Amino acid sequence: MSASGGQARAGLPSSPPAPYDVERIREEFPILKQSIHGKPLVYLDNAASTQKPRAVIGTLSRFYATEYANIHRGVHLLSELATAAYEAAREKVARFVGARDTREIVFVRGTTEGINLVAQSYGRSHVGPGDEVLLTTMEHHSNIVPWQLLCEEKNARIRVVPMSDAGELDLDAYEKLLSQKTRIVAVTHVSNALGTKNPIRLMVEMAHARGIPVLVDGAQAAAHSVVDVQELGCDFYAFSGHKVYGPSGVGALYGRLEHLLAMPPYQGGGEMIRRVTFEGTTYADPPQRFEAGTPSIAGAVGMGAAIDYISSLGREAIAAHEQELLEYATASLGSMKGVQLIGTAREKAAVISFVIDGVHAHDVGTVLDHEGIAVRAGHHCAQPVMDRFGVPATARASFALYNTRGEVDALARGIEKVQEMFA
Ligand code: 7TS
Repeated sequence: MSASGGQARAGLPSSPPAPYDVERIREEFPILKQSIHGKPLVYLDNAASTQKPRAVIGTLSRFYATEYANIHRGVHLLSELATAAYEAAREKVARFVGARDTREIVFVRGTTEGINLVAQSYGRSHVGPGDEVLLTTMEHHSNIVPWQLLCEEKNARIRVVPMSDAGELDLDAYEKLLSQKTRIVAVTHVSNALGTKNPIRLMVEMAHARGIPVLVDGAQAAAHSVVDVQELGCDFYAFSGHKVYGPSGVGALYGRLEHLLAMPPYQGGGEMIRRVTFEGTTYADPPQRFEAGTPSIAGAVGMGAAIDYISSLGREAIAAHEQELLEYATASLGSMKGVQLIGTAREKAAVISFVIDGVHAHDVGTVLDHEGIAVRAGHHCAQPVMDRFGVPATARASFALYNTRGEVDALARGIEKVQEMFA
């Protein structure tokens, strides 16, 4: 899919990136040098949030030191510089996800706000009594609760696509659930609790064949694979800056221009209006219509720097590195006695959820922490997934572009230690 010459699609560089040198890459992430409880940090909680490279930290620091002001309002030079940097970040995001037009990119606080925006703006104007919103069993709470709020208000109903014991969606059931009442499908690209990669393009085709739009929760996909919204065909795509090696408090929502043009505002405030009187207000065009108030200006600029950083390594190269780690870790943990992997889909991102016989996931997390290994333990804000697998919680190791085989080995040793302690 990479373009030959000219502007690369979806943020891909047009020349092949340098060979993948994980040790050199690690040098770019100052936090990875830390010791935790006297042990070298092994950071395997990347699905929760990723660490930041110098390119991002330096951009934030330079931006605040030399270019910072509020945007879109000042006639003064700093405001013009800050506005240019913010809008340049929007262009980077547009290229990163393969949007046709920068007006299709709305800066939000993160995936959660992006989904709430669509539920409240698109959802409230399209969903009525008796209508249905179609979700899947593997959604993060962020892609469940906003739809529940909408459905409660509108007397509409949530339907849920089931999944197999491996953690793969049942596409026959999906097809049957797409009905005349379905107003929107909201599905995660990659499951944060299981690692499953969903066949979004096919699911979009099936929904579009019935005139149903699709929102994709891209929180776990954007940093780990090439995302091209035109190829996926989706109507909305939301992701978070902090999970793509950028700052927290910022994210992006892609929306097809024809939807955004027709959608009412989500929040009211400054910057989203054309003209305000007490008799009534007319609204700005997208994306400003959806960016009320002062946004995370530096956040957006930092996210742009993160996108540049990812693109300089090449998302295909990152994905290949992480797939190799996934295979290695799956073989390593999968062969350990008393360790059960939760989520064994054929198509997976580098996320491994597991339970250890006789040990609560929180104890696993605590013992591993004392070994310097950061994993997440709990329900991962995906309680329906835990219910589906009949477990209260799992421990989860999630990998990123800077992780190594050595860290997988450290995790396996840590798990042995847990088993010894609870034997
Ligand atoms: N959707 C998915 C699939 C997620 O994994 C997350 C966060 C969100 C939405 C929400 O993203 P936010 O940036 O708006 O908070 N997932 C996780 C996790 O797995 N551990 O901590 C946060």
